[in-house]
Amino acid sequence: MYTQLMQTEKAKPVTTVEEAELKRRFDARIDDGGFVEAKDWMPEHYRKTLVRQISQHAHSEIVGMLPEGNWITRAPTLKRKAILLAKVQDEGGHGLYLYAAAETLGTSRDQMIDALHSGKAKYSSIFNYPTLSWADVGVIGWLVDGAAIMNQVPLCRCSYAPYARAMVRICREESFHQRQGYDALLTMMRDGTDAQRAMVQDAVNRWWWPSLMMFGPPDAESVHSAQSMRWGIKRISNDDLRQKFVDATAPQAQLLGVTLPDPLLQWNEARGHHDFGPIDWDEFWRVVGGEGPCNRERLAARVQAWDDGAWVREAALAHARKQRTSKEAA
Ligand code: BYC
Repeated sequence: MYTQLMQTEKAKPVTTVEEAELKRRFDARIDDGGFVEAKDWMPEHYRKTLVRQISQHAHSEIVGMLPEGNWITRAPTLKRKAILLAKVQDEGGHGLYLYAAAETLGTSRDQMIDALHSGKAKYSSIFNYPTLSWADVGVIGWLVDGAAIMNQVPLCRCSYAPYARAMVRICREESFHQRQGYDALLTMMRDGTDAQRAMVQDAVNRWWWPSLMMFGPPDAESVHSAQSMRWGIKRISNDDLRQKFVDATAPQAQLLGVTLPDPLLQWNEARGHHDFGPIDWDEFWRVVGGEGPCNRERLAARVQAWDDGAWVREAALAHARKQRTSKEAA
């Protein structure tokens, strides 16, 4: 049901010579900027890299529902509540597109969920920080979804076509998410009280650095980047995307009337980019390693949801079995 293994045709064993030829054709296709489909031959390492990245991306979407979901019952107006409900639901949908894309590579949903629940699979570091006020919801939309779009737009050209197609749909929704966050913050900054403006500034102070960490370690320490760029899985490096994000966000902060918490942030005319201060990579690795402020809480919430939903999966399976039996009897 939810966990069907892909019904891939049993691949006939290939000889070393055949494999070398398949690999030559695969490399040529990648070099030409071509796309790979689920049933095409691909090197095992390419398959594994994709399963790792796509499943971790899917987990991020699903775990990412939790920090904002926390505020649905406390949204300040009916309009904001409806928008937030739709956004959180969209994240669930993104997770499902992505699990489906990863399943085309022959890994079952159960295997992926199990890897998340057992702590083997990662999800984005950003979702291990708490949402302390309503302003956090706006800042997540503006900064976190903003960073996500910057990282995800190049993935629409990922060489693995099912992932690229999923990303096209996801990016459309992410830009709405980013705008709704910025709009909520603009309302608080322009029409709000001093206390509300202070709340926005406090949320920006807490989310700025973790948002920059979302792009992953510096290029020099990014173990997967070189191979993933070679295969056209990643099109732009971690550091280049981070720089693009800072350049796009600094003027938005000015318009909003908030200060980004980095005294070294300034426009560098010679580089044509903003300079910015050092990122605390020790904090990043601590959070990635399970020691962030909310890691345990987030994982426990996912496991609890999975356990609570067992009866739904069992009922759906029983219904499918019943339908099959009555079809066979007819
Ligand atoms: N957090 O060699 P690197 C969203 C890991 S959700 C945790 O650079 P790669 C949203 C990395 O996995 C958006 N771990 O790796 C949802 C690797 O460890 P493993 C999520 C991180 O793959 C709800 C190791 O560090 N977006 O938008 O070449 C509400 C070395 O890194 C992180 C995606 O998942 C991190 N931040 O590059 C609102 C995008 N960074 O696997 C919003 C798809 C790195 O060897 N993913 N690591 O154990 C990617 O683009 C790439 O996987 C990354 C990392 C840029 C994240």
